[in-house]
Amino acid sequence: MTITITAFERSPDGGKGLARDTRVRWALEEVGQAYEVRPVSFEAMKQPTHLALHPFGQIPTYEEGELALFESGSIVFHIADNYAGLLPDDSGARARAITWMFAALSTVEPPILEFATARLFENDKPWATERMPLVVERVRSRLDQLSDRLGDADWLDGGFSAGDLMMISVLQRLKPSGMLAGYPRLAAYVARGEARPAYKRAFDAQLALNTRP
Ligand code: GTB
Repeated sequence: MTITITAFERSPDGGKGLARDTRVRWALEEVGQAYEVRPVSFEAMKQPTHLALHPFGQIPTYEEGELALFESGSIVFHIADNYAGLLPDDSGARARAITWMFAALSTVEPPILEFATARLFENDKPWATERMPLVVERVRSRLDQLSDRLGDADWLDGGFSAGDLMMISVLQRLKPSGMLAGYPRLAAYVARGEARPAYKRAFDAQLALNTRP
């Protein structure tokens, strides 16, 4: 069955891979599933046709036959759950990998998004200078804890899993700030993920979309 995802017609990052379709593309590449991409403009995202797929008018979405999904976490989980390659067979290891997916999305991503929003959209506010140290501290606290847990391991729990895919995708959002440079273990962890052939294919595909004439 054909898999179709949506992505920005033109990502605001110009193809740096920071929009959330990249994590879905990466998951599909890891499990060896071909997919098609339907690019959507910001305007089209808010129209009824797209809102029927995504109630919040965003990308990415995922369609496969009768199934239509939104939320990158749910989409990556669906891919990992249905195609071999991203979740271990052992039930305990599988549950731990899923736990890392949730940790990425509900514990690590929120302070990172708050930081990205503060940098990009709130920097001109009168309270920005006073607030920023608090926002940075919340990110640093999570990075310290994550770095301690990762230690010198390559991946968070044994072999590479959907948990790593999601955690690395979340950490990538820090790259424009340079904050990862202060965390050599996490910087190397992200680089290991980005060195995977599946990630490279996903990155190149989104870059091609975002740099086409
Ligand atoms: N929780 C949802 C998920 O994980 O799928 C969040 C989806 C989401 O935020 N989608 C964004 C979107 O559609 C694109 S990825 N925004 C349009 C809108 O809300 O109107 C977020 C994103 C956007 C741009 C950059 N960038 O340019 O660096 C990075 C990340």
